[in-house]
Amino acid sequence: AQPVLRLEYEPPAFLAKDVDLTVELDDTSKISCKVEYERQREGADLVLNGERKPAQMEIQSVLINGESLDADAYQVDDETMTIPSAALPVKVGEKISVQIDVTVVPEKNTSLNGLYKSSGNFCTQMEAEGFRNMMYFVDRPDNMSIYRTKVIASKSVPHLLSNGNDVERGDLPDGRHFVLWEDPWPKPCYLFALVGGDFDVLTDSFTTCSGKEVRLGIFVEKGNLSKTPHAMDCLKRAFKWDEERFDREYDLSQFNIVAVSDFTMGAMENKSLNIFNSKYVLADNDTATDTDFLNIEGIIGHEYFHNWSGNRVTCRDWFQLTLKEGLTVFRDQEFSSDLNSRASKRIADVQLLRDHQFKEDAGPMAHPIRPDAYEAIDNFYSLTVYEKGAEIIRMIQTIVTPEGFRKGLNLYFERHDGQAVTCDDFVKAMEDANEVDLSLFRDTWYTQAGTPEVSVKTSYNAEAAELTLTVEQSCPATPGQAEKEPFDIPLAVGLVGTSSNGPLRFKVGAADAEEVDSAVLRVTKAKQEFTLHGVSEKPVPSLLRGFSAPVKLSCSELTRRDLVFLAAHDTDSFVRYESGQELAKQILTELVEKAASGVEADALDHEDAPLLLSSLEHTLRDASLDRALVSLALAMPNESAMADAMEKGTANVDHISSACAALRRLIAEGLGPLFAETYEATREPAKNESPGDAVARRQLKNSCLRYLVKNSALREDALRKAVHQFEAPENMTDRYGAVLAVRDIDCSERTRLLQDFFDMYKSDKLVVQKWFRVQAQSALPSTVDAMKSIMDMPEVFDIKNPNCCYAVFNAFAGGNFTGFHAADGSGYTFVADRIIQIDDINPQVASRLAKQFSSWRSFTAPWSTKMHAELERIAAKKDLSKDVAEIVHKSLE
Ligand code: HT7
Ligand code: ZN
Repeated sequence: AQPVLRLEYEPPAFLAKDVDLTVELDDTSKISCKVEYERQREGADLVLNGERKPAQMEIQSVLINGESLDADAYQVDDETMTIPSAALPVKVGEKISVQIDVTVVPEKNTSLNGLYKSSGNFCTQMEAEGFRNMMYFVDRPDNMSIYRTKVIASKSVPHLLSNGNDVERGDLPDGRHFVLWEDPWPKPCYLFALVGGDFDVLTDSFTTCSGKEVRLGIFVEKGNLSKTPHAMDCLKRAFKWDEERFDREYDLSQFNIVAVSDFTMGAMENKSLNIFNSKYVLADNDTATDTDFLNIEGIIGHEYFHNWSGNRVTCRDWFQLTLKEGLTVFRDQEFSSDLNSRASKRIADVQLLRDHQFKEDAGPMAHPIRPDAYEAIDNFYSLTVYEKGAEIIRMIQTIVTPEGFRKGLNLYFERHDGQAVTCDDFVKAMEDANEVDLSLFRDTWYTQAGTPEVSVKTSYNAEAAELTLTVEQSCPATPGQAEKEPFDIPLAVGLVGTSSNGPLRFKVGAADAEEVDSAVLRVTKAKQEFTLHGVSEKPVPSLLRGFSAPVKLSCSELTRRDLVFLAAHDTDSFVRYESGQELAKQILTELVEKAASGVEADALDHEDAPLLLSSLEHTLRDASLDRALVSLALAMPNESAMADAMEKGTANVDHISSACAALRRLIAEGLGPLFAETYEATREPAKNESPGDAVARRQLKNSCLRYLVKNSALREDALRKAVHQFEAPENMTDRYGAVLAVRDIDCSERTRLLQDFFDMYKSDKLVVQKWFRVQAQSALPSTVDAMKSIMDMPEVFDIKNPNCCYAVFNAFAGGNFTGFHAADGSGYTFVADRIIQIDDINPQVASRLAKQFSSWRSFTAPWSTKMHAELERIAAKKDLSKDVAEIVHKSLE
């Protein structure tokens, strides 16, 4: 496909000012759309987007100002309808009415993009370009309209929902019923939504800060009502938090959430009618893990926060996607951090970024957070746009301070309410509200792809009590960007003293500056020096505190003892965590090298094994530490992270796998009794334990259990513990934790727990998907066969359902390193077959899976050649979707 280019933006020739929709829901649904189009450009034709294929859209009639337009008076191709200018006799600024009637077949729409059916209910997904699958329209985000939507259906479809307020409802003479919805706020069609179905409903209300009452509703498939209270609590917390933290009040008298089983992404922020993947709504203690509860909170918050960051102020074009997504991810991260443990949320967010976004930034799909070109926009709902985008917003907050950020955000909303704007407009509001110059920041982070590499060297002058930091930065080439300008990097630093084992105070820049114990240095040049004054002893530097910028940091003079010291004594919990990870990574790298030289990896012989073990022991015994942080410290860098850290073309799957297995064995064997002790100490709830402490305790308990089953002497007892935990769990975290612990061990307990788990939950789709995931991620050699057996279970597995695909195929390709990269290529062939199969059903799901092959250049032969061959096979598929084609072609370039 021809790429769309950011710099070729042109405003629309016609704007749809008022949209009057009538949707008659049925097997073949009739849709009538009457639009008042205002001409913006003299002489221009009206070019409407429309795609027949996904929902079998058929044009019934076209009327201009109420007069029928003959079919030969307009042109239709695969993607557009063009009404010639001559048929639209209005001047610039004047309006003309265009009414188009079509039919669609929602049941046939397996792309889940547009109007489709999920478990018998009608629903829509319009972002980014789904509206064109149910109507010919100017489908672009800068076309903002006022919608009136009449939904009609048989009474067997009792709930009829759309955006805004329901202003009228009633019965029709033919026995059907209708509801009329009016949304007073102008919006692009990607925020339009419509639902028709028979649901269970939880209702509640929220009174806003100015005293307005909002009716809240959560609509779920029948039988799921008892799993909705958590989502409702989260929603109310989100309303309150946005008022308190960012002065944002809700702006309508209704807010509804509908949860459906078939959904490509997590959820969608349609104005006042959010539609969710049921995975991110439904939860109770028996069926949802602690992580599920937290994810639901984050995603309910995220979609609600879009009401301002995305809906009231939206994107001018899809290149600006990070304007709403990066900002809203940042807002949901802050929401979760304010409500739970900030430190562990930060580490989890950094893990996600480094494990997945850094990989994207180093591969063939690398793009700036504001891309310059796309073939299929759906491919750019990426970790870069979302997660790195959120880091860029976080850096702005670091630079202008949280108070300045709040001011800047208020100015942005005030200035641009009701508009479709750009990332530059956002940065400008931040600059103006804070009187700062962010031009270098904007011109680097928004335009350059790739992860910057920052190295720091220090030199201490005892006499002058000065520490000099020499900071260098560079950024590897990415597709289409060989050379990079130095980024504007806020580098947060602190100093830790070895005599006090605590923070040292210092001054930045001048000897008479204010004394601080942490500072943000602005690194803007390829090489730069910073002097810290009043440093009373030679310190251990604590660098990139809180992961203050999305960069790869190195400081070669930090010894392994320094890392252990920071892991034990730094006050910054991110640096504490990071120092432990860095130590483990260094040891792993040496184990990989050893394996490459033909020596069987045995971590026990490693000279620094005792250092790592004593550091972990110290962490485990530190009663002052949040147990969630202890658990995070126990998780070692995995195979995939090690492969990513190596030079392109040098990752040998066998060497990496044996090194990582050896390190896990070392920890399991070296700390066995301590894991057993900690397991016992964390098994039962403590008196007056807070919910957050209970989550952390269970997290640590399950980490210990996973190590215990890897300890040869303690395994038998550990398997008994796992079975007991499975049978008498505190909640699903424990039950699922027990299954996870036995996942990779070929033993009777594994067979039994998997069978019991399935028997208990076979009627619960979401829990069965957990059962899929465990098997898809098992390191046992039978995994591909297990996935084939799952595919043969039509009562629970449906390849048309994205959650099923993600829980089996994506879980395998993205989370089972040894299985996906099996040397005989069986993992690759299995996944490539699925991509080819799913491409005809749902191209977006297929293209997400295809991204798993884009790292092929990282590996040595035979892995690289086998991955490459599968990419060629996918590329050769007949009628390959543009979504998959873009990924595959860029990967092969
Ligand atoms: N803004 C939403 C994006 C989304 C989406 C994009 C492409 C295909 C399907 C989709 N479903 C939802 C979700 C969000 O970021 O809030
Ligand atoms: Zn979003």
